[in-house]
Amino acid sequence: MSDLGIGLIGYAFMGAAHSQAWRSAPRFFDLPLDPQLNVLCGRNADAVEAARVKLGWKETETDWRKLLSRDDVQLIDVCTPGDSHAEIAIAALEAGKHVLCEKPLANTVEEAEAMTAAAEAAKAKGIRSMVGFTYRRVPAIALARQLVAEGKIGTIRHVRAQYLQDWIADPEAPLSWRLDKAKAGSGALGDIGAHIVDMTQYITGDTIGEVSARLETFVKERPVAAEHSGLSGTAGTERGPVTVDDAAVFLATFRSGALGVFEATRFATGRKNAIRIEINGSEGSLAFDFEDMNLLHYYDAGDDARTAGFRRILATEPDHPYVGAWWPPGHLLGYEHGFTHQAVDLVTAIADGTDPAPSFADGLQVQRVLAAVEASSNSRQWQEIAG
Ligand code: SOE
Repeated sequence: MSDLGIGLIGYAFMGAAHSQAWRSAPRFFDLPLDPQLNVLCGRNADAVEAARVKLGWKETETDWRKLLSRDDVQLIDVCTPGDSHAEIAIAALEAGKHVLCEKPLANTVEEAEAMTAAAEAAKAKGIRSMVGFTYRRVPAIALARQLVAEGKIGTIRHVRAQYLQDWIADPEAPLSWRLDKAKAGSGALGDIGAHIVDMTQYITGDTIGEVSARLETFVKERPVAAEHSGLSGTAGTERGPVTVDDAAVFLATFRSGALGVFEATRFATGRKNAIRIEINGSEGSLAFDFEDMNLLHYYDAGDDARTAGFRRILATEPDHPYVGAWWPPGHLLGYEHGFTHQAVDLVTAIADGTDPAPSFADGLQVQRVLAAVEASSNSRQWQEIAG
């Protein structure tokens, strides 16, 4: 079996999650190519060396451009803040490297368009790219999509989605790159709202056509971080501005005519990583909450009224998407498994010469929805999504 050399840029929260995925994918799934954790890249030589040892990589680089000329790197995995996604991904594709890019694809629609054009040009040369909307690969979510596609809930009328966190509900929680518009593009909207846009469109097979939105920044100034990694940090003495939204709410119409209600917030005290989705169709409903991520709730409107009710499907059977490679039924999966499934699907697509999903074009479409949400909040008008 041939090797697939990986060069991963970034080693904080997402870098650790992706490292784990590259390590475990070939150990549980029969892959057509063997991912090699060849090079971990970050700007701080000492910190990246410490991360290399901890996360299991062979070598380090401190300049991502060096990855592009290395023969032992065939795939660049971009786990940096959004402000560098476009530059790195486009250069990598032009250098003939496959690319996995964290979500949201970019900080602006223009960047996402340029990335999509680069991805299309590279595709003609057999180079593949994918954007990291990992929650699609939670077995219960992939199962929900299958059930919708099989017509089990009929015509979709309502899409209800919430992504609820509370890691900055404390006004003294320090600033991080995720609260800086120049680095992150937007706040709760792009960081977690993007996930529920992707997940609901994935499950329904439909796309959002129009939105009416409101963004809010509840805490406008915070301590500058003395030191920060992932979602936690220690506060320094200075204070600085929060330049992104803390929360985003919006109404949406899907192109099929279904109505959507979306909410993304970092201020839902007590909710750590709740992703709640409910879809109501003419023949039944589906409901999911990531805080109980192995379960999918299914209501069949055709059931005998005396015994009808939401059915609790434990998505851990070998017949459920991805699950056969893991543990016996009832032995639960966690957050990290979505990243492993993402690695599996990407490696398989590269070997098969097929287009992995979600593609950069899919990432661009989500970016257009995010931009329309922001525009609607600013204009106080409904905004149509192009395309
Ligand atoms: C922070 O809100 C975060 O880490 C997101 O950036 C991830 O995409 C999400 O999976 C968990 O929360």
